[in-house]
Amino acid sequence: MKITRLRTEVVHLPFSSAIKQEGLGDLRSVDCVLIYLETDAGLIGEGLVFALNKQRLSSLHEMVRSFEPLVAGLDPELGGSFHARAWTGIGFFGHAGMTIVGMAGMDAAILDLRAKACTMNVSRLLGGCRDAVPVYRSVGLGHDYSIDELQRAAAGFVKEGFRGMKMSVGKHAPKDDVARVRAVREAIGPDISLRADANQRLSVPQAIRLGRMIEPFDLAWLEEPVRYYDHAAEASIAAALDMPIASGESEYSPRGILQMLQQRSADIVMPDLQRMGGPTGFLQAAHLAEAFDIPVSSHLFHEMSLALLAAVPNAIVLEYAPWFEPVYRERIELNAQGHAVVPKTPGWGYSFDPSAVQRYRAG
Ligand code: SMN
Ligand code: MG
Repeated sequence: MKITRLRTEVVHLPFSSAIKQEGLGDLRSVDCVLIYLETDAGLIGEGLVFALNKQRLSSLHEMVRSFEPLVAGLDPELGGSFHARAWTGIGFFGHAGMTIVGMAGMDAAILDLRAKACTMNVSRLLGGCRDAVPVYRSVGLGHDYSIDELQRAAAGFVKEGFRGMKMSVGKHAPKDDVARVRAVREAIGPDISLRADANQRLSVPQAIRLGRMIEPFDLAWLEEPVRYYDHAAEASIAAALDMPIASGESEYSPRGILQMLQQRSADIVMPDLQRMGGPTGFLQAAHLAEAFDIPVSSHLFHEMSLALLAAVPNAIVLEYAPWFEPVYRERIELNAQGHAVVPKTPGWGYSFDPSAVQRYRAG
């Protein structure tokens, strides 16, 4: 089998209402480059990378397409050669930002293709550790929500079958954040896991102070308390608090995660699939964390990260956000324990819906 063509589609997926995420600005849409690697055997490998609010979307699209020479004529069974060649190829511009994101989409499509060629789900091709992964509902409890809105949304997620969720903190005065965390805990009860994401808003003293104030509410973790690159600062917060610190979504490449592990800056690492350069880098990061006895969670991209987390021993939980769902045929399936069921279908187990792609195709 040979890869005969790279086809790409660009889709615009607007949010029903803007998500307040200062640092990233108001999030109004995710804009995705969909990658289709066609073969002479009729199989097609699919991958996805995204930009926010259409910013630099055309540059990202061109970046993805720039990797076509590395896959033309490639036998997917030798797909493992792509990552090393692409990694070398982006060295001139660097292993961060749009270069590594562009290669991530191709790396994802190659793995999809390799699994489809074996008629296996990616998780089982990699050597599955589990057939379901605990999951938490994310990006639905923003700092701009009123307490009443927080409680209604959180209760709604429980009704949908989620046994975990994440809320935003760090935007309000500590006493107000405490009231918000208390309100969500009261709305969901003691048995649903709850996380808090500060999105790098705090200083070390602020993070330690707020952390101690919300520890009584039994949070699963406090996420990105300070600037993601200040590993020493994160390490001092992790040492000061009993509550686990999670971080890593903003790091580029497995080497970025390794620096976190070496500095003990987080109790849980969350490699982002596109910032890791795709599944190859994500798995490298996960196995580095395993060597440090550190658990790993995912960041967005649940349609692909689910299969990856199912295949690494130190995976603890999948982040779920419905952002890319409009272009996929399949929807997440929760079992009686509220865990995400790993598909058994070949490839990622999640595939693009042609009619939806046409509907959302960017002008
Ligand atoms: C997040 C990251 C990127 C966009 C929106 C929200 C958040 C998360 O930090 O952890 O999902
Ligand atoms: Mg986060």
